[in-house]
Amino acid sequence: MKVAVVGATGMVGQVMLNVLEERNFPLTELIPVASEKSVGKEIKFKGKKYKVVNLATAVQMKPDIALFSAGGETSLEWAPKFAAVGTRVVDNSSAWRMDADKKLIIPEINAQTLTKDDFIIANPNCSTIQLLMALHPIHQKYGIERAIVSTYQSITGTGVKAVQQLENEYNNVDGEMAYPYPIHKNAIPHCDVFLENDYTKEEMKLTNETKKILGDEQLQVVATAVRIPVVGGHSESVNLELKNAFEIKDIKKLLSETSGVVVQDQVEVNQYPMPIYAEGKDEVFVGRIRRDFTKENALNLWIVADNLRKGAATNTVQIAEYLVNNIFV
Ligand code: 2RA
Repeated sequence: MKVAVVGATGMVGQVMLNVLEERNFPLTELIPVASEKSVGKEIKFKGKKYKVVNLATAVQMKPDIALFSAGGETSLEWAPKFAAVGTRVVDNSSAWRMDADKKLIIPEINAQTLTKDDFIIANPNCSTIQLLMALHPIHQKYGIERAIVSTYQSITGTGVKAVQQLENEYNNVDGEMAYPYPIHKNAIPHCDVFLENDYTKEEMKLTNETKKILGDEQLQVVATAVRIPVVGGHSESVNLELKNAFEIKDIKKLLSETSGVVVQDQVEVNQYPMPIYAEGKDEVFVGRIRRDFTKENALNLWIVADNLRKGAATNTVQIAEYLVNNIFV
């Protein structure tokens, strides 16, 4: 299996390489791809050294699979060029997610919808992936009418520049700003850009991607996405209104039996999910599961996951694993 990693020198690209190695992905040749300024750099993978190439060279090498994390513009231009030579692309950008002809995949939820006709596959937004890993089983069993989501997002979602800004602010050093305001000792209710409806793109990703993946246009989702000075992962406070009655103990049992989800919910011993402990892990951690006494059939959840792993790299590699085991055969 010849695999290209497009954006190999970026934050998510590096994690994708780590995950490919950790999971012993069946690749026979790695093609690390990056912008011209990185061409020729050496990437170490499984003890071997590979030279970074540019996109045009990578297409000519006709990889079987290309894992993209290089931004929407690059994906819009180059994913079709890879697909044209028979490469199956899994893209982390938002470029293809809401395209009616492209599939938006969380393997535990809808990988089975993939067919040999799918050459450009979209990886959902990180905050959508962790949300739906918890919501999907609940929606299947009880039906969800409405979800109100508040996110507390890691600065790693913005990239290296944001991590550097926080470090500079810790050390009282001037430097390039990733955000319009200081992030140290702050919370910024502004992830991605504002739209005409006064929501941000990040908030509308949660609304739109959730409906597409769960296949339910009637499901009401409204979000507030906030950036906080944390690196380990994204946290989400979620209020759900269900269509049917439930018992909290049954919700906890359902989630604890869901592949990829870990319930951490023993408040009597201060046990609940936190990004500092989710960092570097692939599971989605759920806790603070409790009834919302202000409304019938309503409950609250707290969901935490490493946004660079299950939120991006691991989900992408899991899609590639599904392709190898079910489409390439
Ligand atoms: C963020 N989900 O956290 C977006 C992109 N990774 O900024």
